[in-house]
This record gives sequence, C-alpha cells and structure tokens, in this order.
Amino acid sequence: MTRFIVHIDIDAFFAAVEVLLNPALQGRPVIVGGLPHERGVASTCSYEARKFGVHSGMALRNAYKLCPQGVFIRGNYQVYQSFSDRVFGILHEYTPDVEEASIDEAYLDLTRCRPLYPSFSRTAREIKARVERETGLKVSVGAAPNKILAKLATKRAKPAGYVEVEPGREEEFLRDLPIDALPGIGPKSQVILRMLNIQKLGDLWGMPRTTLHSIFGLGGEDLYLQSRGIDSRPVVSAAVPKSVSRETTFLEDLWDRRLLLAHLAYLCDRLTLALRQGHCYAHVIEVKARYSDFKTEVRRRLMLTPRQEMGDVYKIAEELFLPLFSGSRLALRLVGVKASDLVRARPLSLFEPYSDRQERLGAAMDRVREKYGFGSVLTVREKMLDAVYPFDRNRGFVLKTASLTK
Ligand code: TTP
Ligand code: MG
Repeated sequence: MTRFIVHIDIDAFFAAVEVLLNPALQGRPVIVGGLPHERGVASTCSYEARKFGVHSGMALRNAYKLCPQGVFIRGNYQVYQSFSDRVFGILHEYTPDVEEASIDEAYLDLTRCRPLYPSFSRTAREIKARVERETGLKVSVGAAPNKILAKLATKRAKPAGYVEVEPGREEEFLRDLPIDALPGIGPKSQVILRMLNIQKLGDLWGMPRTTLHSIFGLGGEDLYLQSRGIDSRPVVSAAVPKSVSRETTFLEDLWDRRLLLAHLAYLCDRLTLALRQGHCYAHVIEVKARYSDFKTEVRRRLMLTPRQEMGDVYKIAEELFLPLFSGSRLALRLVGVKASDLVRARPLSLFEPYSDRQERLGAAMDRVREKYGFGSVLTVREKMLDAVYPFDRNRGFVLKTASLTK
C-alpha cells in the first residue's frame, strides 16, 4: 500500500524562537550559541545571518568575523524544548504515528488515518498552517510515500514551503538533487563521488550496486537505495505509557483534611505535568488511600473526554478522595493518584464545546516552571502545604514525607 508520510522541520529553530521572544530581532542576523568572543560554536542562526556565510557548527569567533553586526545570543535550551513540545503536541492530534526525529523535526504517517482525511495533501498543508499560526514559528514540510523522500522534500521546501513528491514522480524529483542532499553522506564520500564526477543523484543511478559496495562498503548499499528514493523504514512513534502515577507515603500518618487535600493537589499537579510532557490525555483517574492499619482503598473514574489539565484532574481526584477520607476512623499513611487509559490525541468532545483556556493556562505554567523550577508556581492549596513543609526545589515537599513520588 502506498503510504503518505509527512516530514516537518522548523526553520532556523533556536534563532526563530529568539525572534519570537524579542520581536525587535525580526529581520536581523541572529546567531545562537554564545557571545562573539566565547569559545564554542553557533548552534544555529537566522536566515539573515546565513547570507553572511554563518552556519551551524561554525566557531563563534569566525561567525563574528563574517557577521560583526550579528546579534549573538547564548540561548536557553529549556525554552526551545517547550516550543518543540508545543509543535509536537499539535502533530500528535493528527495521527498516533508521529516519530520525533530531533528537537525540531518529526515524521507523521497519515496512512492509517485515511477515513479522517479525504485529501492528505490538504491535511499536510493544514498541519503546516496550524503549527505556524499557533506557535508563531515557520516550518518547512515535505510529503512523500516514504521517509527519505519526505525529508528530501522538506529540504527542497526550505524556507517555509511545502513540497510533495507524488507516487510515480520520484525519479523526476530526485534526478537533479545534489548528492550532498542525502542525509548521512560524509565529506569523505563526497570527495570520492566528486572524483568520479558524480554530482547529482541521477548520476549515481548508472553505477552498479556491486561497484558502490566495493567503493563505499556498507555505506554503498545506503547510497544505492537512497539515491533511488527507496526506503521502507516505518514511522515509529514512542509508545504511549500504560499509566502514570504519583504517590506520597507520609512519615507520620496524617489527619488534617486541609493538608491531605493540599497533598492531593500537589500530586495531581505533578501527574498532569507528566501527562503534558508525554503529550498524553487520560481516560481514567484513580485515587488511592492507605490507612494507618495498612488497609488500602482505590476509587476510579472513567471519563469519556480524556483529560490532562490540573484543574480538571484535581476536581475529579477530590471528588474521589473525599468519601475515602471523610468519616474515616483512621489517619492516612499514603495518598496516590494515577492516570491510565492514556491516549495521544487531543479530545474532540461531542458534548462540550472545545475550549483551550485550561490548556493555555497549563502551557503557561509549564513554561514558567521550566525556567524557574516547579516551586515557582503553586496552587493555593499547594501554597498552604508550602507553609507547613518548606518546598524543596528539587525534591518537592519532602521534609515530612518518606518517599514522595515514584
Ligand atoms: P536544524 O533543523 O538542523 O537547523 P535549524 O532549524 O536551525 O535551521 P533549518 O532547519 O531551517 O535549516 O537544527 C535544529 C536546531 O538544533 C537548531 O535550531 C539548533 C540545534 N542545532 C545545534 O544545536 N547544533 C547543530 O549543529 C545543529 C545542526 C542544530
Ligand atoms: Mg530546523
């Protein structure tokens, strides 16, 4: 069966994020990786800087020589990671088959989702438009029947374009591409190929497979297949975890209802952060209580619309937890929350209009926490806990708890 693979790569990624964070940089040569006289290399640079000959991996000093008017920025990987998460989050809404190939690059296989998308081309363009609209980043997108062709199409689409290689038109697309377009072709091989007067992929087609093998060893087979756009590798998505859970065993059994709810809020907060980081939504939320006599009770709720936000999950967890505790003859030694029946796609509920307010709030909190640590944003309930057990930046509310989380 012919597959429909989409490859997406963010343009000048780190530099583009810096421009988003500081719009005054728009249109200027921006070089990310360090200050001009620092050791080290440029991670990347804006397209404006590329006009001066600056590129990824170039020593900063040399970049400065070529482009003294450039804006040099050290960069912040966590901020880039959070933008990357937002982009990938959108991709996961379109198909379960998403392979995150690097921080700014992913493959999607839409083939299985045929019934949802009458026109794959239109969907691919829509994905591109949505990512750009919702993140402010520009992306290049390639679509083709396999991964190598899709990646080469993206390269052709840069910057900010869309290129599709239709089945049957592979040769036409490949013939005139320069050999260094192939990923993974080293400088040594390039020298050899140039000596053989092979400049374009089409020039390679005349070379027998065995000749390629004898010149390039194992790499010869790759060259043979890649130059013809042959690639059967599947798009491999990271597996969805079965469940995510967080629990606390208290050093001293706890009676205080307010403190217990505060702990519950804290656990929900940790749990939902993990869900968002894994791009997962939960259909089942479970609360566990262990009493001072070691008896354990579990309550669970199945939700038709899967959730991942703190506000939603805490509300459910509280409803499940209160009957476990109120009227309880015993103090509690453990409280836990668990999310299971996880799915990747953002829910489209039939019963409630979709609102992304919660989601925006969650994303904003995640970004602040990435920058300033988990304790920088706490809910009112957690704040109360904070007053009793000072918050440890790395370990959470640990001072009175034996083991906080799994
Ligand atoms: P790339 O996608 O290779 O580069 P890019 O996004 O900056 O530019 P474009 O795709 O438009 O050609 O890499 C993505 C990010 O990874 C890049 O912004 C910075 C980082 N990176 C490094 O830190 N070191 C490197 O050597 C390379 C190539 C990238
Ligand atoms: Mg990129």
